[in-house]
Amino acid sequence: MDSVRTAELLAGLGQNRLAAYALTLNAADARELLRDVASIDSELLVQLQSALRCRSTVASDQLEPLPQVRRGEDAAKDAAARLLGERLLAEGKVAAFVVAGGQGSRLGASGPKGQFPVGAISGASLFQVFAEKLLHCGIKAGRAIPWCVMTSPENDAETQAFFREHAHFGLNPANIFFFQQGTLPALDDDGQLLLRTATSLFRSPDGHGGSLRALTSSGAFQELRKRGVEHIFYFQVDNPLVDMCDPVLLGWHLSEHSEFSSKVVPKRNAEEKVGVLARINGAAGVIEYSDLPAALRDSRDESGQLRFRAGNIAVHVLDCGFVERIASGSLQLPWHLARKEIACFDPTTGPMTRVGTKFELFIFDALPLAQGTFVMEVERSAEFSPVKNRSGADSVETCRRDSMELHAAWLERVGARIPRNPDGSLALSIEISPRTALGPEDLERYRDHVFPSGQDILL
Ligand code: UD2
Repeated sequence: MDSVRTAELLAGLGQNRLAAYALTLNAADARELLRDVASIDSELLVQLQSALRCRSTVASDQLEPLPQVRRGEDAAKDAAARLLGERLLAEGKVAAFVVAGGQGSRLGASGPKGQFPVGAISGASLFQVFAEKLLHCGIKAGRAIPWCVMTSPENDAETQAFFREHAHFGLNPANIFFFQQGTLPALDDDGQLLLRTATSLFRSPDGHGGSLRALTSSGAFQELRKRGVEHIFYFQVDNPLVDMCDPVLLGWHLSEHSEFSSKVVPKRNAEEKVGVLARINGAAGVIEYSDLPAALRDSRDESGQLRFRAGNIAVHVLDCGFVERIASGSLQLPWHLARKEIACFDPTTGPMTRVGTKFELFIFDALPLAQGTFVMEVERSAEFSPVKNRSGADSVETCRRDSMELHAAWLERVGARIPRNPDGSLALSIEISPRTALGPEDLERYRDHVFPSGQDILL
C-alpha cells in the first residue's frame, strides 16, 4: 500500500516517471521516499517548473549606475556617521549575520568553509577571525554583539562542533545563533524531480537569499528583536577582511533612512566575477556577473572608467522591519537557475550524473523591495579579499598577502617602521590578531617601533 500511496502523491505532483518507479519499491523503501516527497510543497514545485520554462534574462535596457558615497570623501560626515554607528552598537541595536552555508567546492577543501585556515602566521580559521573581530567590537561597544551563523544541512553539525571545540573562540555561546538554511529540489529539463538515492530526492541549499526566511523561521530573529536589535550587519564567510559591524556604514545606513545598505569596491576589470550594484528598471538592485551582457559589462563613461564598476562585496546592513516584510513570505524573491551535471540516482540505471537545474535565491534580489537604500564605496585593500579558489585570484594566498599588506599599512600609519624590499614588498611576515587591533587606531603603542626584517611577527 505504501508504494501505491507514494505513487499517487507523485502522480499528483505530475511526477509520472517517479510514480511508476515508486510502484516497484518495497513497503519500507516506499515509506522512506514518501516521507521525502511529502515535504515538497506542490505550489513551490509549480513555481520552479515555470521558472524552468521561462529562464528570464535581466532586462538590462534600463540599467544605469547608482549614486554612492565614497568612504573618506567627507571626513566630517564619516565621523558623524561613526558616532551614530557606535551609539547603535552601544545600545545593542546591531547583530552580526554570516552566511556560511555554501559548499566550499571551488576551494577544494572538505568541511565547512569557515574552518579554512587563513591566518598568515597563526593559521586562524575564517570563523576564528570573525569571532575575534566580533569579540573586539563588543569590547569597544561595551556589550556583546549577537551573531547569527547560517549553515546548510551539509555543514551544520560540523560547523557547530568546530565552534564547541574552540570554546566559541571566547564568545559567549548564548550570543551565537546557529540555524540551517532551506533546501530546494532539482529538476531535469522536463520538470521531473531528481533522486539523490533510491529513496530520497536530490536537494541543494536554497542560496543566501534563503537566509532571511531561515533567520525568522529558526526563531533567531525573534530573539534578536526581543533583545532590541534593529539592524543586521550581514557578511559572507569567505571575506576575512570584512570591517566587522563597521560603525561608519551603520551610521550612514541610519542617517540615510536606508533599509538595505551595501558596500562596493571598484571592479578590478570588466571580467571580475562580482555582481554590480545599479539602478535596474528604476530600482536599486544587483545584476550578477553571469547576467550582465558583455556590452554593458564593458561599457565605459566619459572618464574611461567602467560605467558599471560598483562591485558587490556582499557586506550589507539590513533593517529588521525590512527583514520582517521579506521573510513574512509576502514578497517572493526570483529564482536563479544553475543548469549543470548533477550526481543523482536514476530509477532504471541507478547512480549517474545527468543534466539538471538547481535553484537558488540571492539576498540582493531583495534590494528593489527596500524603501531606501544606501551604497558606500570602500577601499578594496582595506576591506575585501575573499577566499574562493584553491589558487590564483581570490585564493588563500592572495588573501594572506592582502591581509599582511593591510596590517603592515596599519602599523606604518601610526609611525612604526616596517622593513620593505627595494621593490616595496614586505621584508617580513606579519599578522595582527583581531583581539589586538581592528584598525590602526588600536596600534598607537607601536608608534616609532622598528620591526626587524625576515621575522614572522604575530601581534
Ligand atoms: C558572491 C556574489 C558576487 C560577489 C561575491 C563577493 C552571488 C551569487 N554572487 O559570489 O556577486 O558579491 O560573492 O565575494 O552571491 N552561501 C550560503 N548558502 C548558499 C549559497 C551561498 O550560505 O546556499 C554563502 C556562501 O557560504 C558564501 C556566500 O553565500 O558566504 C557567497 O556564496 P557564493 O560562493 O555562491 O558566491 P560567489 O562567491 O559566487
